[in-house]
Amino acid sequence: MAKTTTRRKKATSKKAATSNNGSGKSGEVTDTVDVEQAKSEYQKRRKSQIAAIKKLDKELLREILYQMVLGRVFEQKSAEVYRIGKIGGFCHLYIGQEAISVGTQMLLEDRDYVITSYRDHVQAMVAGISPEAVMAELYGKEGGNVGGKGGSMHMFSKEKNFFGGHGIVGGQIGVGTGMAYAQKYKETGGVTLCFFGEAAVNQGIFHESLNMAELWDLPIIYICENNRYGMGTSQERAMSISSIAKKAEGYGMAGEYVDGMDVMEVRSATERAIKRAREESRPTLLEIRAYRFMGHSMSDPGKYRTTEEVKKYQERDPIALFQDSLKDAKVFTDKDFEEILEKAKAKTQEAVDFAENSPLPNESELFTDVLAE
Ligand SMILES: Cc1ncc(C[n+]2csc(CCOP(=O)(O)OP(=O)(O)O)c2C)c(N)n1
Ligand SMILES: [Mg+2]
Repeated sequence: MAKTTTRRKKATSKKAATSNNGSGKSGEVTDTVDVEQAKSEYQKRRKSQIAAIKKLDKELLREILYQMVLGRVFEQKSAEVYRIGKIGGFCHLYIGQEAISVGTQMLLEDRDYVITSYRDHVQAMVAGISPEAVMAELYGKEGGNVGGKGGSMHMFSKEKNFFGGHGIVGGQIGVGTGMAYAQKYKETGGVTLCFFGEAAVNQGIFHESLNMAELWDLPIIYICENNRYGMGTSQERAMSISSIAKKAEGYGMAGEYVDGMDVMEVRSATERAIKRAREESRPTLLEIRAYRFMGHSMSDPGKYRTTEEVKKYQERDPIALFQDSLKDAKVFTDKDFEEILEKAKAKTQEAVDFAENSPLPNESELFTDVLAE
């Protein structure tokens, strides 16, 4: 017990607190819908992205791009098969947010943990669960990564240290904090990435968890994926301040605002946070700003936002941005992009074929993995 409750305030934490790594004034964000402004931000970001690209190995860059493209193609296919009734129930897509999962999770080691919300298909795949197992899970089939009993919102793999897939908004923040506590207590040297949406920040569990993580110096990175909406409610209508990264200050925690459309920015902010967690056992709050290009779930008609607003953010599509930069940096050509896209499409088709051919779970499975007291 003593080792997790020891207080070790480090001078570095103050320096690391709320910095602005992207556009706009420190901690503040302008929310005007201006397509021209979005285009100029896009151009600005390309320069810094090119500089970051030049520091990385070509095969690693190929894998980063492939994972993002695979996530996109896989989810576009999921939407297609959902519409023809192959997938039922809830289905929350990640299209537009791929740079967050790929930019963060590809830095992890085997001993690290991940926990997230119901918007979990891409994160599950980046964690190493096969696209076949994720698609079969969406289909509710036996070959799914939890035998078809979890579905879209509850991807899980103990082997891959992927601890869900949670439907209760904010619920995973408390569980993730406990996971980081266990890592510290057992001295595994691992860190936890805990993902949640911006609407979860208004839940009490967010505040209780950050308080304890800072108090107990837990090796956790809280990743708020700020996609601007909690179902049909914009952040402006639900939260009294616009900067979530700033909330870290209330707990003496390091916090950073990150442009979630820029996979290289996401990666470098996560590197800093992982170093802090692994070497100093200290938590970080990252507010990663992105936008979901699709509705909240497959059943969302999307009447709460304008086409112009969606277009604004599509001007900064994280995949297009990264590809343009890779081309400018002369790392890849259009032919490489074509090959990567084809590979992602082929993998997605394999996943669909696998799901189609996988049997439905046996009826006896109704009574396994159930806790009833
Ligand atoms: C405790 C709780 N309250 C309400 C809901 C209904 N609900 C499901 S998703 C959602 C919005 C969450 O938005 P956010 O946290 O920003 O994540 P995003 O969907 O944008 O990824 C709400 C209110 C829920 N699942 N759990
Ligand atoms: Mg949201």
